[in-house]
Amino acid sequence: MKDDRIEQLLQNFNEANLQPLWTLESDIMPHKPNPKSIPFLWKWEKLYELAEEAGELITLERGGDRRAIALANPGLGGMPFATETLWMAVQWLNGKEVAPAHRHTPQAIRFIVDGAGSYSTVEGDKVYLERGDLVLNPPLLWHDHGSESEERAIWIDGLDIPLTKYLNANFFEPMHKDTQEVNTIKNYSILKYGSGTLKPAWEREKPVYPPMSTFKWVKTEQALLDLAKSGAACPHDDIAMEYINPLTGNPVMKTFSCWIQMLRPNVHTQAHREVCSTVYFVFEGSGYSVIDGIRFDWKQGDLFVVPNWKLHEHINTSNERAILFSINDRPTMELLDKYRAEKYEENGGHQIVTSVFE
Ligand code: 1HN
Repeated sequence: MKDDRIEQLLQNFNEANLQPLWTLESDIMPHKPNPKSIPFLWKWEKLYELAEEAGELITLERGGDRRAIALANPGLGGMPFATETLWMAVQWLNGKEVAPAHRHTPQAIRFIVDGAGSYSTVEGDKVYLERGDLVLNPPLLWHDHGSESEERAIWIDGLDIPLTKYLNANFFEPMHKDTQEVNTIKNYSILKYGSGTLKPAWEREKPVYPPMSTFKWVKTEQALLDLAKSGAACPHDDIAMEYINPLTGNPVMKTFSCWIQMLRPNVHTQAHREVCSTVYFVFEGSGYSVIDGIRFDWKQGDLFVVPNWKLHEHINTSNERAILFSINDRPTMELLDKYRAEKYEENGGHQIVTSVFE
């Protein structure tokens, strides 16, 4: 009798668009993070081949705006997202082409694979792009890209599009012209703030976003080499550095952070897991990472994902340095007081490999 009434009650809840907690699976309150995105790797050869073909077949009309090809994590049900919070794409710009000016609320970065005479103009500040440069695009700053050479340029785009979409906070605005006016000399913000340790003495502001639009590779590489020389290293990430706003010490974006790390020859890091998701780009070298027990072999140009709370460790299998660029949503987690991390203590800090990703 009571059972019948309970049955009826559940049906009534359902019809009234209500769901009682006691019938819900642990989806609502799992004992630990249970991401839908899965550890995954995209091979550069394939990405390059398809981007090149897109370069031949797809023209950049206003509205389409960017020839960006997004990583779609197979765990995310066909969404063009690398993780639950991060977008990562490969973008191809043909020689002499223009990607027209627009602006949007998602925070964005570009990491240059091959600049080949191309530029990005961010809010009137025009910078020329070289391999290994990091270009910042804080929210709602106008930006357009173009090529002044005959050669194609290629870079990767990281944005917080999935998070912005979840929050229903997206705004997008085309400028209705191809390129912004540039009123300063080229590389203006780099010349003014690029040292990273000195600033124009008369300026007292501490802007939320870094004052320079670009971090040049020569400086980044020097910082990695110097840190290595110091003898200090992270057990989980070896020679790892975070790009920061030099005027505040904060990550370059509010919702995500950018890292560059050098794995010294034959280094094998200690596994750990964190409440944040990370997308890696292999800038240089070869090796593998073990993510949640799965071995992911990687080499230059490959991209791979470490979802939230998955154990991971990195191994450089060669006698040359390996360099990984990555973006992670740790700043969001910290801002919202959700960040945690845990070392893997068993087996000398190294996971047992249970399968190899093909
Ligand atoms: C965008 O503005 C760029 O400016 C790249 O290069 C990828 C993906 C979605 C929305 C805007 C860029 C983008 C994007």
